[in-house]
Amino acid sequence: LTKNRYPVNRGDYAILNDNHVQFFKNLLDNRIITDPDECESYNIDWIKNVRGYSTCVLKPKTTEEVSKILAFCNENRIAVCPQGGNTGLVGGSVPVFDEVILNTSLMRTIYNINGTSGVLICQAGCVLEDLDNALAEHGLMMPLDLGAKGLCHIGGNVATNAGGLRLLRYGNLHGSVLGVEAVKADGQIIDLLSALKKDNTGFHLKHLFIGSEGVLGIITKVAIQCPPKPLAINLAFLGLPSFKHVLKVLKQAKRDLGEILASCELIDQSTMRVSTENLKLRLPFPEEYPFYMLIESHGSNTVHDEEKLTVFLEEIMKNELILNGILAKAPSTIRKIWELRERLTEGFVLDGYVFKYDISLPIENFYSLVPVMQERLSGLKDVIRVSGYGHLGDGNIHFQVSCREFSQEILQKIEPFVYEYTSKLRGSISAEHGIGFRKPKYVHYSKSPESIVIMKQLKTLFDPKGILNPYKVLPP
Ligand code: AKG
Repeated sequence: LTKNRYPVNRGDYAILNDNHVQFFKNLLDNRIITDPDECESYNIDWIKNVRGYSTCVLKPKTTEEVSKILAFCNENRIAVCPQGGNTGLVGGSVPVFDEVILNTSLMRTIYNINGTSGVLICQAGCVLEDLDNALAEHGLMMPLDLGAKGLCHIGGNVATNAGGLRLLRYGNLHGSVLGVEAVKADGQIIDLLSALKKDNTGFHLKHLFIGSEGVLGIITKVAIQCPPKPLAINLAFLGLPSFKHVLKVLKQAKRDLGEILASCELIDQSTMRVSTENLKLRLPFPEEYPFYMLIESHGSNTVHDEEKLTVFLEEIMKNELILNGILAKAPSTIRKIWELRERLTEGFVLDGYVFKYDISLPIENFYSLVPVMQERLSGLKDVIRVSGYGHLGDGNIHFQVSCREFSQEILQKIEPFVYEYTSKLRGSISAEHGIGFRKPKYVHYSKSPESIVIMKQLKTLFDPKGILNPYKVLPP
C-alpha cells in the first residue's frame, strides 16, 4: 500500500487500522467498501492512466457525514481522496497510495429547480446528465455539457471548473456557479450556498473551491444558474482545407451568428479517423478533409436562427472557405454528428497509449503546435498519430500523441518541449482538465512563483495537515 509506483514518496499519514474502519462503518451504516476487488474500480481512473491502492471507499449521503469523516481523518491524520464520477483526465480523482476514497455517488438529491430564476440547488453527487434531464422538465438546461456527462458528478465538475462543449456561449463555472457548500479538512462546514446573482459582501470565497480539485475542501452542495433550454438548435458540420480557412470561418461565425453561437469545435483529419476507424462511426459526407468544424447555434426562434445561419453559410461558401458542409436540424442527426466529437477520448484509448495535453493558446496559434510536434516526432515508428482537436471558440486545443504503448523515448521528445512552447506563447498548460496528479511539477509554466506561493499558503490555511487529495495540484 505504501510502495512508490510513481516518483513521489508517501506522506506521513496514518495506515488505516480496524478501529478507523469500524468508526466509518458505524458512521455510514456500512456504506463503505473494503473488499480489495470491489475497491479496484475506484482506484483506477477513467482512461486507465493512473492507479492507487486504497482499501477503503466511503459513501456518505449527507454534508454532516462528510464533515464527520473529515474531522475524524484530520484528527487521525488519515489522507483522503475526494472522488465524484472519476472521469477526470489528470489523475486527480484516484488515490496515489492508500488514501481513503470519499466518493460522492450517494449524494444525489436535487433540492430545488426554480423555473423562473433558473437556479438549481443540488448535492454534489448528482450526475450531470441527470441534472440536464431534470432541468428539461422546467424548460432549462445545464450551462455545461461534456462527453462524460453520463458519469461525471456536478461536484467534480465544479471542483475541477470543467469546461466542455458549450462554454463559448454559457461561460465557465466561475460565472454560473452562484454558491457552494463545502467542508474543510477539519470537518468545518462552510455555507457559501448563495443563490443570488449579485452578492458583493466581501471576498467571493466560492471561487477558491471552484477549480481547487478537492485540495482545499470537499464541495457538498452547489447552486447553479441554468439557462433556458434553447427552442431552436442547429448544427453546421463543415469540411475545410486548412487552418487558415478555419480561422476565417470562426471569425465569420462570430460575426454572423452573434448571440446564438453556442459551440465552435475543431477536429483535424487524423483525429477524425479515431472516430471513423477506431469507433467505426460514419461521417455525414463520404469525403475526408484536412479539418472539420462543428458549429452549433442555440436560439429561441427557429426562423430567426435559420436566417442567421443562411447568411453565415452563404458567406463562407461565397468566399470559398469550406470544401463541404451540412446543416443538421433534426435532433437525431445532430446527436449522431456530436458522437464523432464526444467519443474521441474513448476512441483514442483504442490506439494504445495516449499522451494528452489540454492547452490554451492565442487563437492564431491554436493549431501551430501540431505541425511542430509532427516534425519533432517524425521517424519514431511507434507513434500512431500526432493530432489536435477541441474547443476552437475558446482557444483550447486537446493535443494528443498516441502510440501502441507507453514509450519513454516519445515522452522525452514531447516533454518539457510542449510546456515550454505553450509557456513562451503565454498559453495555459491545462486549459480545462486541471492539474491533478499528473501535472503539479509543470504548474510553473503557467503560474508565476508569487502565485504558487499564495496557492501553498491557502492550502496551509484550509488544510494544515495536508490530508485532502495529497500529491496533487500544488508543486512539490
Ligand atoms: C474533450 O473532449 O473536450 C475533453 O476534454 C477530453 C479530451 C481528452 O480526452 O484529452
